Amino acid sequence: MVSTDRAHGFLVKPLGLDLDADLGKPSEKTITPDTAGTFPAICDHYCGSGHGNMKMTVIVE
Ligand SMILES: [Cu+2]
Repeated sequence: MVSTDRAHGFLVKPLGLDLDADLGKPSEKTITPDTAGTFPAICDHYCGSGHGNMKMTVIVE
């Protein structure tokens, strides 16, 4: 994952996934979830006026 505008975070608490998405600095992590499902993800670094709307969904099949 890499940001193209500013630093963000990517937190998926149920999966224990917590990444920093820094501008132009890729980060990656490989996980093997035990459970299929739909998991909420958020940006956990304040990144500006749209921060509160940065809600995502991770789907594990
Ligand atoms: Cu944010």
